Amino acid sequence: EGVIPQEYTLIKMEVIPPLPPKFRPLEGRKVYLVAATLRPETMYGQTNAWVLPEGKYGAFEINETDIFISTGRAALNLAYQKLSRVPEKPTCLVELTGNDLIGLPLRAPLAFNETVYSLPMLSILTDKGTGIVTSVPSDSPDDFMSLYELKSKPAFRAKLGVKDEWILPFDVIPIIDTPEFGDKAAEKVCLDMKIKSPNEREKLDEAKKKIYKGGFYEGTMLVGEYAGMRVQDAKNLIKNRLIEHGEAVIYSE
Ligand code: A2H
Repeated sequence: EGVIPQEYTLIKMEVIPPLPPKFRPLEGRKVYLVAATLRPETMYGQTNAWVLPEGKYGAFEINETDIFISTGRAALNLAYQKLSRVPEKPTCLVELTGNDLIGLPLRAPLAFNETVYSLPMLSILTDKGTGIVTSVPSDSPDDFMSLYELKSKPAFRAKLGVKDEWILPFDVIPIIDTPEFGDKAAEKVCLDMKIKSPNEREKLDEAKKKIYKGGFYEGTMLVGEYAGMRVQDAKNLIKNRLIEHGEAVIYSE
């Protein structure tokens, strides 16, 4: 962990009822998978959420109505940021693993897809953010490669318990235009760099840097309320709108 805290936008993806049997203690509450992002302006292009199959998660009481699903580590940080029913103490109502979360239908804020599903990603770190990541394959090389691998390998899907209908209908959605990489920057950079799998860590880190420069500093929003605006200018407006609508909170670690 760094000395300088990193501020993230925590995106609240509501689990669409009915809740599975294991979630019985949460009946009547609003249950959210929460994902830490540095790119709130990309939320229009969400195609799914990512969880680590063998990861440990919990359902934590944020207040009387809301439950956040995250790692215990994130829940403790949240509790010190006034996001826990009991101040400075997380209350876990159900212990879960990533496998319990795979296939949950979610309502993701701003997303053009009305329903997206929670899917497995093996490269998720449990000591960063909430251990849950929202997937935007148009602008994130990690998301693009993980989605591509799952889509192109039926046996891999079957092994991880992923049903075709949770993934096959979901394609890359152009949301930001960049002079250098066009409107599907992550796909373009992964193809240009001949990245073949989500495990090529060094190449993916390089791809991320390229896109961040091209997308953030020179990109233009193609969709949403701020279409036509530069990403640099739209970013905070979109973040603030999400927060005002109760669809996101600020989270630091
Ligand atoms: B970003 P930094 Cl479109 N494990 O959100 C792995 N990755 C994680 C994570 C975890 N536990 N928690 C968050 N992340 C991802 C959007 C996005 C992101 C786009 C483009 C680039 C990008 C959609 N996914 O990140 O190490 C989240 O993915 C590029 C770095 O704190 C989060 O933002 O810099 C980002 O990593 C935070 O990474």
